[in-house]
Amino acid sequence: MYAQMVKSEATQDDPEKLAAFQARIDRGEKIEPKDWMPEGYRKTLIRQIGQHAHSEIVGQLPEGNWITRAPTLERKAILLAKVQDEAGHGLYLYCAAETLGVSRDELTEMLLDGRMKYSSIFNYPTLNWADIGAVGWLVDGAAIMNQVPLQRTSFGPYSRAMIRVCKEESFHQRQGYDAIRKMAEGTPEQKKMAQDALNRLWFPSLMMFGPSDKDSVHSEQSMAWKIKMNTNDELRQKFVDQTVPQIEFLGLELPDPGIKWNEERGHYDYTDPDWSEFFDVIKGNGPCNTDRLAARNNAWKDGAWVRDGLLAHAQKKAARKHAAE
Ligand code: FAQ
Repeated sequence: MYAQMVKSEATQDDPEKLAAFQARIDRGEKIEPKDWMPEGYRKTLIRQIGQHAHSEIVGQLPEGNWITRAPTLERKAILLAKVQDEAGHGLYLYCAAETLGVSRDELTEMLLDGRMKYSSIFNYPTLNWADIGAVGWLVDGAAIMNQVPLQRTSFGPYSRAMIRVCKEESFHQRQGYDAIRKMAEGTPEQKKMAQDALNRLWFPSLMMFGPSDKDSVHSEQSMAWKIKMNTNDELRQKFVDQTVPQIEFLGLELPDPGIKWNEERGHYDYTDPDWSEFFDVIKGNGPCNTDRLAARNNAWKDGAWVRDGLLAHAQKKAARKHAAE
């Protein structure tokens, strides 16, 4: 066993294997589950894809909270479809992670006991209907900005999952923008709600891209492996540049007095989020961390009888097949 471990570690460090792997990445080839890969590549993917999957699942909670209170039947049907899509995204992503040798149950347990993270944004509350519009517009908007380049990520199953996710995510962003536009063009009270939602969700949306590049732990290696295609700050800037004209079109006020067009850079300047708040939220101290994890833990406990039943059924079926052979 020990000899085997030493051998596999030595293989991991084999400079020829590493160079050949990097050359495949540099040529733009996709890495598939059965291909040789460095252990660090596999672990980074499990961390990122797993956290991404958890974000989709936990991300259903703030919006699911408003399904029964949607203002019209049409808005309700749209929101219901969107929240179901997020569950689907979680499932594609868990499947992609499973090809790396970790089970969905293991990933779920790591979420439930706090060993794995999910996106910081879902630790903020959705206080009213305008927040639902703002989530679609800003949160899905930020998610797409991050996910479109991930369609070209080097790991085949992740890249293919992203292609499907992005198609659905663009519908999510559109429905959010449409909902917030309706409010921005509505009564003065409705416009005020839209403005308030924008003001509260702006900085948490910027945080979705991760810490500033100087504090990002994984970016350099992840970009060399094409697990990430851009730095956190590059994508955050793209999001600001895309969203500011939308805010202006809606006739809303900018949520940050620091937003100004910078002619020289060809980008909008903006104020960074409060990074101490971000690190506090990802440590578990955001406004809704406790509620979100409690909701997921309860769902896991409440679903135990379904999992047990399915497992018993599968075992019985396998035993019958075995006996017949
Ligand atoms: N929240 O070194 P980096 C969605 C952690 S999907 C929490 O820069 P990395 C759809 C990071 O894990 C949203 N933690 O890390 C939807 C690391 O800690 P660790 C999710 C964060 O991985 C919409 C540490 O900080 N999308 O919203 C966050 O290279 C509406 C250092 O950071 C994805 O997951 C954060 N925001 O870059 C659903 C996309 N940022 O793990 C429902 C894929 C950083 O060492 C409703 N993921 N951390 O303990 C990625 O692109 C990357 O993982 C980043 C972070 C960019 C998120």
